[in-house]
Amino acid sequence: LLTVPMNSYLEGELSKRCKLFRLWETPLENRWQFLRANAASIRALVGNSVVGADAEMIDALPALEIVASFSVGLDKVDLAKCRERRIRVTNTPDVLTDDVADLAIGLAIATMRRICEADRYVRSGAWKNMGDYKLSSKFSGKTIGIIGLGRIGLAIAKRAEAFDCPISYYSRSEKPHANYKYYSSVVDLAANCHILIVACALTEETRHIVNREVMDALGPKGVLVNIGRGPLVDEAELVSALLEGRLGGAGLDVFEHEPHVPEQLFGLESVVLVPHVGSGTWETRKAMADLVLGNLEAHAMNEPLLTPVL
Ligand code: 8YV
Repeated sequence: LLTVPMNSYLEGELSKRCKLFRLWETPLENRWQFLRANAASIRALVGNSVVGADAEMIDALPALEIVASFSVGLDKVDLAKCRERRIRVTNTPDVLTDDVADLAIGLAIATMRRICEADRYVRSGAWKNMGDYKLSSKFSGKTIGIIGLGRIGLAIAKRAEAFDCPISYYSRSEKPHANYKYYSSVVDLAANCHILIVACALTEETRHIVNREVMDALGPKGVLVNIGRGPLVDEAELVSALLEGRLGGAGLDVFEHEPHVPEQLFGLESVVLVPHVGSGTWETRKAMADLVLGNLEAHAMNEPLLTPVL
């Protein structure tokens, strides 16, 4: 069962190998009826960061053996339910780390150097009519605070080092081998960096980890970059902080209610907005698809899964 269209290569390969149900082809009002009618033959589910496998879906599929997510983030999969039902779960770690880290640095630079706004300045003819574009803020050498020093957080840190940026981080516990300054409080991290990058997983514990207090600590010259998940940031507070100038700027790949983006942000030149494209390159999406296929194949052959979560 493929929950939403996510990658045409993956879809093609799946349909060559198995009987493939495309959930989105059934109108919303008939979905439960459709799932009930086909439940006996649905043994695997492939979801992504948009539609995964929640408790209701899992309950409707008694023959389900494996959830192979086309994402590294598993916030759309009810892991407790899967554990209880002994359903295997896989994700797509590592293959997307470079792309997401590249985009985090790209968003930080684009926000500080006003690349998108400057591009609009040229396209609108303003350069010819109004002269030189205004000055922006330097990126190299700025202190970067990273929330979540997992695979992606570390890859961001490695890139930022090349820009001579001092690096500090927050995570649940200090990483013994990381050579970066550790803060046990997100507010303290924010108060001591210029650019705060959100790179942790979304859980009940991390929802709104960037709240008003954190934004105020980051301050009117601070920049927030979010390449994790929208709900990690209190978006209503973010909009107010940016509109009131309490926060300097933001580079955002993810939003609380995708694909809805608060329209108050559209007029602000201090923000750069991209539509959840962190892993969105040909190369990486192909590698993610191959991992999903490899995991499903391993499961079918009773072999060890390539990237098991459960
Ligand atoms: C994708 C993601 O946007 O890996 C994740 O957690 O959010 C992304 O890679 C998505 O799952 C692609 O459909």
